[in-house]
Amino acid sequence: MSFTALDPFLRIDPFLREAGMEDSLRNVVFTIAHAGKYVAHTIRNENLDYVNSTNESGDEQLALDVLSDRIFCNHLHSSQSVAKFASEEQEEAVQITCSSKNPYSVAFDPLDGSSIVDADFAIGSIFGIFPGKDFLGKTGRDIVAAGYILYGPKTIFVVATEKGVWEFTENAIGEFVLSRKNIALAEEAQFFAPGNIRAIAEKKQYENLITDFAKSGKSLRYSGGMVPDIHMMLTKGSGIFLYPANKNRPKGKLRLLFECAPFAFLINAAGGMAVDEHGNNLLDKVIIETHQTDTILAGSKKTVEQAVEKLGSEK
Ligand code: P6P
Repeated sequence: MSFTALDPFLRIDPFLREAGMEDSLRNVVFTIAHAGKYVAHTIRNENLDYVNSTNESGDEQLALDVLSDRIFCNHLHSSQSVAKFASEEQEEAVQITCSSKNPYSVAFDPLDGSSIVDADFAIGSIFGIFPGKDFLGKTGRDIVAAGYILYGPKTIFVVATEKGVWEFTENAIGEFVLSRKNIALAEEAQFFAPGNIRAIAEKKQYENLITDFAKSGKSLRYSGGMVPDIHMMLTKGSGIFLYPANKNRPKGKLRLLFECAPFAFLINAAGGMAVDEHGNNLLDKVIIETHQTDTILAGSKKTVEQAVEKLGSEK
C-alpha cells in the first residue's frame, strides 16, 4: 500500500486546509471533487446514447451530458457556499440563496469531450471559481481556484490556486489523495496538441507552425478532449495546446467562461501562459456572455510566444 493511502493529511480537504485555503472555498472545491466521483461512476455505468436535445452551444447532448450536469448542479446547490453557478450545458446561470458570509460563483463544464466517450477516450469536467455572487463582467484574473477532473484509467482531480497546481488521484477506497504538487511547465514545449487542424485550409501560417513543430522533433499528442490533452502536457512538464479560429468558427470553438479562462488561470499558475490567436492574454478577457467563445494557444510560455509570432506572420 502506498504511503498516500495512509497519510490522511494528503486527502483534498486536510491538504487544502494546511495550504491555507479558506473554509467556504475549500467547501466548494471539495464539493466539486465529490461530484466528479459521481460523474466517473456514471461514465462507467450509464448508457452513452444521445438524447434528443442540444446544449446552448448547439452540441448534441448525450444522456451522460444531462446526467453529469444534474450531478454538478445538485452538489453545488447543497454546498451552502455557492451563490451562482453556470453550466456549459445550460442556457442560463442559476442564482442560489446562499447563507455563507463568503459566497462563490462557479462556472463548470460538467462533461467536456463527450463526443469521444463512445470510443472510450478519456474526458473531463472543468471548473472555475470566482469570489462573490457573479462572474459576468469579471476576467480570468478574478478566479480564485480552477481545475478539472480527468476520467481516464484513473480518476484524477487537479486544482490550481495562486499558490500552485496540485494533483489528487483517487485511491483504492475512493478518496482523492495528493499525487503531485507544484506542477510546472518548462519554457519550451516538447509536445503539441493542434486543435481545429481543418483551419490549415485557410491559415497557411497554422500549417507552417504545425510543420515546424513536427520538424523540430516535438511529439504530437491530440485526443480531441481538452482535459486529457492539457493534462498530458502538465504531466510531462511541457507542451502547447492550440485551437485557432476558422471560417466555421470565426470566434473559436472553446468557451471563455467554461474552458479558456479556467485553463488560462491553471496554466498561468503552472508558469505557462494562455493567449488568443492574436496574442491577447486570455486572463484579461472580460466575461460578457456566459457562452462566448474564444481562440486559445496555451502552455509553455516561450513556445506560445513563438506560435503567436508565427501565426501573425505573413503567409
Ligand atoms: P474538435 C470537445 O468537444 C472540445 O470542446 C474540447 O474538449 C476539445 O479540445 C475540442 O472540443 C475538440 O474539437 O474540433 O477537434 O472536435
